[in-house]
Amino acid sequence: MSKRALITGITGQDGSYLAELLIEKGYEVHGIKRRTSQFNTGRIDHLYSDVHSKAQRHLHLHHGDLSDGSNLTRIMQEVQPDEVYNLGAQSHVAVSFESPEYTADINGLGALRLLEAIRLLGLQSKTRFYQASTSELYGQVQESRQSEATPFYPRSPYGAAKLFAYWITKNYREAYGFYACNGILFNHESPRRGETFVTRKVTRGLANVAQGLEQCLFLGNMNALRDWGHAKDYVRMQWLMLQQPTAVDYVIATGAQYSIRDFVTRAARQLGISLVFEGEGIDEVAIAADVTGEDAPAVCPGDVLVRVDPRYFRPSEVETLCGNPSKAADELGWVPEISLDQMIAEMVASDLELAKRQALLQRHGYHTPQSIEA
Ligand code: NDP
Ligand code: GDR
Repeated sequence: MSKRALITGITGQDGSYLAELLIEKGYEVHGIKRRTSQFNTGRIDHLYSDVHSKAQRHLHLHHGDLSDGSNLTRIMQEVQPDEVYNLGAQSHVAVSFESPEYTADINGLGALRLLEAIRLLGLQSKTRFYQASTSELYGQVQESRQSEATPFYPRSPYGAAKLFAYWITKNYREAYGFYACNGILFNHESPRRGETFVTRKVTRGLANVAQGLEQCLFLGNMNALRDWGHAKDYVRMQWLMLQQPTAVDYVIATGAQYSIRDFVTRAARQLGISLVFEGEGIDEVAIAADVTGEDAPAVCPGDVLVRVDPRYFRPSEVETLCGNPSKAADELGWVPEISLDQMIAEMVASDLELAKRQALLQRHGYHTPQSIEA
C-alpha cells in the first residue's frame, strides 16, 4: 500500500515541489488549501486530476486553515497520514510586522494544533511530523556561519512565531515520543517563488524592464546578505528527514553568501541589461560600473533601473545569514545540486516568458495591471 502524506501549504512554492516529489515516489498526497475568492492552486494544477475523471488520483485537496483546530483534527482523522509536512505559514517577514498576531497564530499555534491533532487521535506511533523551521530563527546572528548549535535570536514577529513552532515540535518529540523534526532551512527560491520575495521581485522586475514594461526596480536594503538555494533541492531534504531511524533537526543551506545587490547584478547580467543603481551610498553606483563594464556609470535620467526605496526597509533587519549544512551532508549525504547562477537562469527564463506574454497583450490593447509590493 502506498504511503500517505498530508501537506499544509501545498499551494505554496515548497508545497508544490514536495507534492511533485512525493507523487513521483508513489505517495498518495493530501493537501490543505485555503478557501479563497479566486483560484489559488496555480502551482499544483498540473498534478491534479479532475474528481470526475477515471484517471487514478494521486492528489487530494481539503479545505482548511491553520487557525482552525477542529478542522485540522477532522482532516487528520480522515487522512490518517504516515507523514505530515507543516509548510503552511504567513511566510513574509515584512508582512509579519504589519500582522504580528495573525502571524503568531498561523506560524506558531498552527504547528501546535497539528501536533495536538496527532496526539489526541493517538496517531503518534504512526505519523511522522516535519516542521518548516527557518534561518530567521538566528536573526541577529551569534556566529558567522549558523549550524544546529548556534543560539537563536529572532528579529521579527515571523521569526518569533517560528521559534515557538521549533520548540513545540522538539517538545512533542521529547515529551510524547513523536517522530517530529525541524528542518532549519535557509532561503530557497525558484520560478515558483512568491512575487514579493526579493529574488522573484528582481527576476520579474528585470524581465519586465527587458520587455519595456517597466523602467525602474524599487528595492529596500540591498546590503543584506543571504544564503540562497533552490527549492527543489530543499524539498528533497524535507522528505529525507522523515525517512530516518530517529527524528533529528538539520540545517539546510548552501554555505555560500551573497548580497541582494549581487543577486540583482547576476540576474541583470543574464538578461544583458546595463544596470544603474541609485540610492543611499556610493556603493550602489560602483556596482553599476561592474555591470556595464565601464569605469564610471552613465547615470542619465530615465536610465536608472534600481533604486533604494526605504518603504521596503524593515523595523528590524536580519543583515546576514550563512548556513553550515555539514551535518546534513555527513549524516544524510545531502548536497545541493543546483547552483545560484543556474537557479537565476531558470527564474529569469521563466519571468521573461511571462513578460513577453504581458507585452504582447499590452501591444494588442489589453490592460493587464501588475503590481510589485512588499
Ligand atoms: P509560500 O508563501 O510560498 O507558501 C505558504 C503556504 O502556506 C501557501 O500554500 C499558503 O496558502 C499557506 N498558508 C498561508 N496561510 C495559511 C493559513 N492560515 N492556513 C493554511 N495555510 C496557509 O512559502 P514557501 O513555500 O516558500 O515556504 C514553505 C514554508 O517554509 C513556510 O512555512 C515558510 O515559512 C518556511 N520557510 C521558507 C523558506 C524559503 O526560503 N522559502 C525558508 C525557511 C522556511 P495560499 O497559497 O492560499 O496563500
Ligand atoms: P526573507 O526573504 O526575509 O529572508 O525571508 P525576502 O526575500 O523577503 O528578503 C530577503 C532580504 O532582502 C531584503 N530586501 C527586500 N526584500 C523584499 N521582500 N522586497 C524588497 O524590495 C527588498 N529589498 C531588499 C530584505 O530586507 C531581506 O533582508 C524568506 C521567507 O521565505 C521566509 O519565510 C523564510 O523563513 C526566510 O526566507 C528564510
